[in-house]
Amino acid sequence: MHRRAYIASLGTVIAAALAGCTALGDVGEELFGAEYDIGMSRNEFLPETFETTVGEPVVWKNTSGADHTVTALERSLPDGAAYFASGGFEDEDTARAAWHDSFGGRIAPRETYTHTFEVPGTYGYICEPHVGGGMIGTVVVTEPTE
Ligand SMILES: [Cu+2]
Repeated sequence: MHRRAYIASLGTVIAAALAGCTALGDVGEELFGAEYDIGMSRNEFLPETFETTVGEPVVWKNTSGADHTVTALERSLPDGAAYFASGGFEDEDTARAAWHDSFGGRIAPRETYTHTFEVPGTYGYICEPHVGGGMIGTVVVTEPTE
């Protein structure tokens, strides 16, 4: 998925170059808006369950006007799996506290967050500000079939 990563970063560059110009920014959104795996609507991860393979970057994109986080549920992680959360926090308590202290881990509208899974298994995660409304997702990671 190097190509997708390239396209996504190109989109970011163009979006940055066009910052302040809403009309052209929207063109960039149409061209590059599909370059993500999991969207974040007002209160849902779409799709709610996403399947991927080890070593493949997974890209979340905030497609809504609200702020979100991607915050892994520590107790749901497979044995040996690395913790993950937007903001790069090392554990769930820190990630959740950071949001409540200072919006740590915030993924603003149109921003993306990327994580690459290295251990197969099923991972549960939430959006910290909207978990009460059911903003919960699952990533299922398998070994590549080659
Ligand atoms: Cu949210």
